[in-house]
Amino acid sequence: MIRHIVSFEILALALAGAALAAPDGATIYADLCASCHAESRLGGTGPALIPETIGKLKPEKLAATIADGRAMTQMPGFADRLSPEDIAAVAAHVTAPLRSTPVWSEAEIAATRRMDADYRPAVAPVFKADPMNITLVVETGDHHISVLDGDSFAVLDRFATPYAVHGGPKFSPDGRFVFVMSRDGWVEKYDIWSLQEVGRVRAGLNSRNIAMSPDGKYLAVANYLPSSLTILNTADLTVARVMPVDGADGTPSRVSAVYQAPDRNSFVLALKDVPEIWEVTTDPDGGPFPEGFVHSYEAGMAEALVTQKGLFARRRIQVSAPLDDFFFDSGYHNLIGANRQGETGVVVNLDVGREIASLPLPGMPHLGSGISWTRDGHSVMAVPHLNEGRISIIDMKDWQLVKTIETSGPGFFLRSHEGTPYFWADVFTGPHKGEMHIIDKQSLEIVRVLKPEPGKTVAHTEFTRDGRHALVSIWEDDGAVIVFDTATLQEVKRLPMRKPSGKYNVWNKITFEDGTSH
Ligand code: DHE
Repeated sequence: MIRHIVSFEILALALAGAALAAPDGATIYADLCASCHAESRLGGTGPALIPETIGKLKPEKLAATIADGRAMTQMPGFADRLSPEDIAAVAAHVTAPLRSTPVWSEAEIAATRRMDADYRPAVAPVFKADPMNITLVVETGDHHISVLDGDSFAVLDRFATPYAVHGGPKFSPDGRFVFVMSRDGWVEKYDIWSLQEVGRVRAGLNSRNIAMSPDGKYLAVANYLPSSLTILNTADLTVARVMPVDGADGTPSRVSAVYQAPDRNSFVLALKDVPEIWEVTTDPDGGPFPEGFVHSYEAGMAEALVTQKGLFARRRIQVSAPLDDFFFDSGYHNLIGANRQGETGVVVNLDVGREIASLPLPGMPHLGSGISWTRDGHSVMAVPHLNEGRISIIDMKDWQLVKTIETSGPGFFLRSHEGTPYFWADVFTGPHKGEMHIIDKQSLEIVRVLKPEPGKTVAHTEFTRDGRHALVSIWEDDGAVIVFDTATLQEVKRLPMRKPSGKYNVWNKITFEDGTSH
């Protein structure tokens, strides 16, 4: 009996010792990480360390980053100071949800705004190149953007961006300024004529993308954290409005994406957590919303409600399930959105404010990178699928599936230009990630598969203003942008770049060139 008491005591002591010795991720974070990533984990000189930002990182990659640091950044390795158990404890701490949703209102945003004291606006471009044929290359490898002359392909400037840029940068309507957004919610303004940064502001804590108002006065930022839309004045990056986003029943919703609808003079928002689409007018006189929209609910019917009037008036359009990732027809009368649960595409008519059609689109369609063109006298659109090696071609008159083109793997981006008979479709994952399909826009047949760097990811195409050249990324740390002649499909130049992702031609973007995603 005495022997048992003694052994229980020993066990209790051992357990207490083990509990004492268990590494405490929060303490290690406070000691070693907080000086760069902030006590709040919302980011400082280093990026935010919250599940919204790093949740998708594989656990082994996160542990390796803590142990070995990150090349070409200020992130050091901690393997000499932390045991594998310590590293696991910090990793668990930074991937745990924040205890409460941080406040990020106008005051907090304004406090982050910094305009560059050295910025001097040029009266004319400081270079000889055609300012309308400038192409920007986002280099995610070391968080820079290269400014390319679209004729000679010379690099005119290479400027630092905030950490982890996502989505397409957005140009002012005259093509002079560009706005870039990072996943941490930073927005940077850059003057292409002067080749200088103008300033930055943190519009959200975790953001998705940005959209420019048709008059160029406002930039909308779609946020996941907090659930809001931030609208900035483009002139000086001050806050024009912060709109908390919630459904008609008060449920807060993250904003998956915001789009510019130029013909409607509005922003259109995809809401992640509630079955609604929002339209926010950028027309000071009240926007495109018809008078007297009804406030009644009928099962399965979509609904349009006018809730305010004047600049930034908001209209809710009820849909059957949350839709993310939109593609618009040329007049911005209809949008097609992806319903992830049902694996369907849903067509919503923005004029009448309701769903008008649906079509089967299994395999995670990536509507945001859809493109459209004219075939047999009417518009068709093409959309890649993130989970399957195929591209869906949809007739935009009757919303029928015209054809499914089988490719050698799931693709991410499509691009074309009115100056070429083909569209270009990449393969982003799998054994064929080095292949680029060249597809005839009329016959819908694959006419060539380019394999410029076997074994490496080859993705995302952008055309020059005249469509004579296509720029393609070798999406690797030690990567490149390859320039192809679009008639001969031969490589004409290779520019070394650090993990180049998207490329954006000023002219194609500001004219809403048909072959480019918006
Ligand atoms: Fe993107 C654009 C959503 C993951 C690189 N991506 C977009 C857009 C949306 C979107 C809604 C259109 C916004 C715009 O340009 O204004 N992306 C999503 C996702 O939901 C998804 C699948 C998951 C996520 O984590 O957000 C996703 N995207 C990625 C990546 O993993 C990519 C390949 C690498 C990265 O940088 O994060 C990536 N997305 C891009 C790029 C664009 C983009 C380069 C702009 C394409 C363009 O040509 O305009």
